[in-house]
Amino acid sequence: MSTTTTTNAGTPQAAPSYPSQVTGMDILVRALRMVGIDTMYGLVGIPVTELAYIAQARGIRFVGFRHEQQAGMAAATHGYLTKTPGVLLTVSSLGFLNGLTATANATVNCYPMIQISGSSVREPIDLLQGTYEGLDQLNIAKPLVKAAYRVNKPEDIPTAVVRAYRAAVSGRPGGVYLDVTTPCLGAIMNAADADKLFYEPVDLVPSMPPSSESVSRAVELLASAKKPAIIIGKGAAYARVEDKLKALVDKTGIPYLPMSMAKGVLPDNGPLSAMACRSTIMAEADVVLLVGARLNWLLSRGHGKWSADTKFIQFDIDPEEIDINRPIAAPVVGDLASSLDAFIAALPAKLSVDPTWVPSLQAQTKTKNAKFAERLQANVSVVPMDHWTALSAIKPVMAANPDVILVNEGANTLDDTRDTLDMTLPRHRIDCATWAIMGMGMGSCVGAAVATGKSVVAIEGDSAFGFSGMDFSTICRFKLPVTVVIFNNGGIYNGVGVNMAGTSDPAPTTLDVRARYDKLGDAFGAKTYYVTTPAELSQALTEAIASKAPALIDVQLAADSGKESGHIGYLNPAALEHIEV
Ligand code: ADP
Ligand code: TZD
Ligand code: MG
Repeated sequence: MSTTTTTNAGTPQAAPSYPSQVTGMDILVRALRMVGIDTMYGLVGIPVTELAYIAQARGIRFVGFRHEQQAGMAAATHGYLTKTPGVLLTVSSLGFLNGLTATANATVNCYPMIQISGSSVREPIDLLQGTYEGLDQLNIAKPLVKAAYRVNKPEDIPTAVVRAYRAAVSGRPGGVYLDVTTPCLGAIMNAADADKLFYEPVDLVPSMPPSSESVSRAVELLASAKKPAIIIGKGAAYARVEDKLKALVDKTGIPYLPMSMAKGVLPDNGPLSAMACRSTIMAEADVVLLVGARLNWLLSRGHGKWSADTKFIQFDIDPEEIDINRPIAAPVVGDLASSLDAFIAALPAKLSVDPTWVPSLQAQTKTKNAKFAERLQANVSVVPMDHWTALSAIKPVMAANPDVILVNEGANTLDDTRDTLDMTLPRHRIDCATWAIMGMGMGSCVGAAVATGKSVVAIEGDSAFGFSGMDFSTICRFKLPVTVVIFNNGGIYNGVGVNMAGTSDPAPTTLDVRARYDKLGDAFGAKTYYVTTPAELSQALTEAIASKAPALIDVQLAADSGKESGHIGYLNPAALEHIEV
């Protein structure tokens, strides 16, 4: 369009004369509003500062962070919890790269988000002429995201936003990168011409029903099952199919096993919850329904303890997911809501399930739960506390506050919390998920609190907390109802690592068992607690949740609480003793 004036960054440009003229930034904000975006997470600077100001002025809540990775984790969590893309805004070069780690993580986890990054002027980037924050961002992003686009002209912005939105949420959700050049952001357009660019996109998230043949095949397989089980993944939580799953379970009486973030889609403590029977299901189930769960490393990629005879019905929106690790007898490719509707409607009145299957799982659950309760009870008053002591204090408080969203990362802190705390509501557990990465904590807390308005409790290992700790200040700045609980055992796995060289340097796993994380909270005006006993912890957590204000609880654990996970035998310290330096 001839009305466009583009300039290079750094070249003085006349300001637009509002209201007859608008800039690329105005168009971008309006395009985002048009598709329903109401929140943006980010960290500003050249060339996006003004964009954030405009967004804030035009009704988009702007949540500014201390580090782009955390802003990205917030956007991803927002996307997961709302089924609409979370938006991350970054500056060029390092800001872009910092944010990209979160966008990549969102893609791996199937969370919808859009990273919008300003980028420098194209020509000197392409000719490697050393421009301000010059980096070929689009090409760097491409292999790590679901889709990547660059927009060079303001006329193209509304189309680019709609495409980014569609890519983020349609089919398998994921992270999308939208590169907006500095000249495009600053370009001035005639407002009347800009008005003509906008349109209401039709059917932004189309349903994708499965084929009737695939449904019949799956029903037929289930009808033959003697020992069926359902594995619920976070795809089901995302797709909000808890009512349909409940109907399926009520109708068929099939037991279910949730993956970590699917805990609570159906209640962990329900009569058909087979959470404690994972190994038995792997070894004995003859037909397993995978509902929004990938047969990836978290399910031993279909090998290991799995019986070679188990047959799978896999419900997933992504056809490429089928057969990735072992043959799937009955793939049902489609969106979960449509697929489950069709599947439930086609089920026979009665299945041929072995009458001893469910009672045997229930008996096993009872025994295992009793053993677990005994273990918690045995540690209930140990001081200095270990992970189990702390969790026995936390468990009743969380049970009394079921609508609080739980954020959880660490190693022992992750595993033990997941095993101890029952979830009863869907989408109330957010953790380090498919990549098992540390550093999703504070961002996820902010995203969860902002997207839902609910209270959040994060249970963080001391190492895990360190990755995102500075963004506790963002929780405080935005006065969010978030309580961060830090399990301080002084290290990665524990605080008793040994420096094999015998020098005064700490061991690779050693952190600061005497660190007072509560003082970090004091710096930003949070309610803070330093607790050394289970009674103090339980009281502090109860009070912190009730306050609906930012709070930080430093939980002093024993340095020897926790074991190293993921042993690679020949790389362990015991083996290192034999290495001559
Ligand atoms: P978990 O880690 O809980 O096992 P995964 O992230 O491995 O879960 O798997 C989630 C799966 O859900 C992905 O394969 C994804 O394609 C699928 N999925 C996401 N949204 C939908 C949807 N609306 N309908 C069907 N499948 C979906
Ligand atoms: N870096 C990143 C980004 N992700 C990782 N998963 C790791 C490093 C390795 N790692 C783990 O897998 S768990 C963990 C690290 C550093 C921290 C465990 O210590 P913690 O929890 O203090 O958080 P516990 O309770 O002491 O086990
Ligand atoms: Mg630790």
